[in-house]
Amino acid sequence: ENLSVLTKARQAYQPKLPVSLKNGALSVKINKGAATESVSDQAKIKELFPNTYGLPVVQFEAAEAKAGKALRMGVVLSGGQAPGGHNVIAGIYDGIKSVSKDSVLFGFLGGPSGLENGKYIEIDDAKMDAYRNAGGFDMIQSGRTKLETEEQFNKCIAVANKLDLDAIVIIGGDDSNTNAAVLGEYFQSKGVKTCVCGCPKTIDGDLKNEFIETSFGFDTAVKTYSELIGNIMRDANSAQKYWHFIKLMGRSASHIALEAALQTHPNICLISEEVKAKQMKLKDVIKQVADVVYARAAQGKNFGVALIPEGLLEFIPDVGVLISELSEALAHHEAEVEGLDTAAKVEKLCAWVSAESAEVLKSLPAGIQAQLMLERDSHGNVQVSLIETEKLIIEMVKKELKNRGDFKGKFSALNHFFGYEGRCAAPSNFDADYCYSLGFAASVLALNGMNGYMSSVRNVTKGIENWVAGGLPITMMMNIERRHGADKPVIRKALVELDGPMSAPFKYFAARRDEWAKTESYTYPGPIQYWGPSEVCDITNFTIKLERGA
Ligand code: FBP
Repeated sequence: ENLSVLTKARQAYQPKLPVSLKNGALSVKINKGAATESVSDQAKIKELFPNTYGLPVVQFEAAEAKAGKALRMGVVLSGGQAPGGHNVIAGIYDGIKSVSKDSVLFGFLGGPSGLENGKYIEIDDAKMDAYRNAGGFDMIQSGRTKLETEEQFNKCIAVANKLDLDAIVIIGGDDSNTNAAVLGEYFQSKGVKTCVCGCPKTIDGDLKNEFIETSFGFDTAVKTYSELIGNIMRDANSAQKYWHFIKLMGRSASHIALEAALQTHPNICLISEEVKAKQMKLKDVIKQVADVVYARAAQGKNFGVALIPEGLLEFIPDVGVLISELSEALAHHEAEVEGLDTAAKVEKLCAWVSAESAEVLKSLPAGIQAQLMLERDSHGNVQVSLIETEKLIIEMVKKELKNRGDFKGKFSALNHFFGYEGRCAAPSNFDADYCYSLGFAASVLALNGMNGYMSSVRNVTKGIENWVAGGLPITMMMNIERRHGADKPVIRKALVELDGPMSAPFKYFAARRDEWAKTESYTYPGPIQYWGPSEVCDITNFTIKLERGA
């Protein structure tokens, strides 16, 4: 009785699979490509991953069924929620059951810590069926624990051995897939039979490269935000009295903000990567926003909609330097600032950062100072979703307009933050199919003992009959980055490209934004449709279509 009509109806949806997986995991031939290299820092990464470096990319092909024994697998959901996670699990489940009905799937509870501490459930038919095509990660929950110490790895080995696991799939973003690679390497070096595979998840859309066309969840999340933005635009244009400043999730990259702009045509959309490339200081960003507000007011339009990417502050050069110096300082002096109030913390920290950063820190409102000094997450990242950038911009634009002296309009601004409401929406047909296929592909990787791989499904803008499933060695996506005051191997994040092969979404936006600034070109995408004409319910998103030239 707690199931909505939609939830019940969605449970019956049968996600589509690429041709190579349609006849089950045993009917798949593995085609191996050439050896791979990491994207940079090759020597260092090779040294860190002696067993799993240089593996080939693999593609699956439908073939005659071969024999295979029942599989024992574990699955972990890691990091922020993303629509479609349950369908990855469903794909793994159906994949291993296609090998043998005696195959078993364990779901580790609460993220990587569930694996470390041996907290799990066994997933059966009833449990699985209750979560098919459902949003959220609530079947087994998620967590952000980073598996990085030898002690943790050894605990994972004990759990894997106790459950006699053939493979573990870690469903996560760039950091979590890095965890998967590190764990897989460790397992192999210790002669443990369990393979570790990854699966590309994150609404942020920044886990992609030549081979990963998109991370799952992005499509559904942006559609959810775009629906809400469209509704706000219609309200703004009806009342014509408010400016709406909407911060959109995406820890670092601006893919979500850019895609939402392409779907809705706002008056302003800031792109962090552009701000950085143009070396715009905070005051330049404020001037750019104030110019649009000013020009619209001159036309009698005291309303509008502005989209602000969540990661913006880190990309503004002077603020970005401050944030990384703060991270470094906080990592080294944690105990000394514990318990101090904001002013006292600022005082102390100013002595540990550069003079320029100290100046920027002091110029910010106390609320933002406090938010910038919040504890980093276990991966060493600033928790940007807790920083109220949209409020900071409103305040500073207000000041700037006042300082101009000749602003005759009204600037009445409201702030919004769209983040969590998009992360657990019921997956769009695209995400439902993509995730199920990724999960099924992971079962094939497990069946074939492929350690250190990420499951992949490509050609996704070309119609399901052309989707290509396979696996990618995780080490090929790695480079070395500074995290939490130390050099770490991590998967390179894909940011919005301003130029180069993947720049079509930005260029499409850049060619239209001046027109959108002046006018009300607002476009209303409406809610995600699950049934109806294919052009409505199987639609993907502008980003992937423009990037892939579809
Ligand atoms: P992942 O990278 O783990 O997928 O998480 C993405 C994200 O939703 C970001 O957009 C956001 O900054 C962050 O998670 C919020 O984290 P939390 O859920 O811990 O508040």
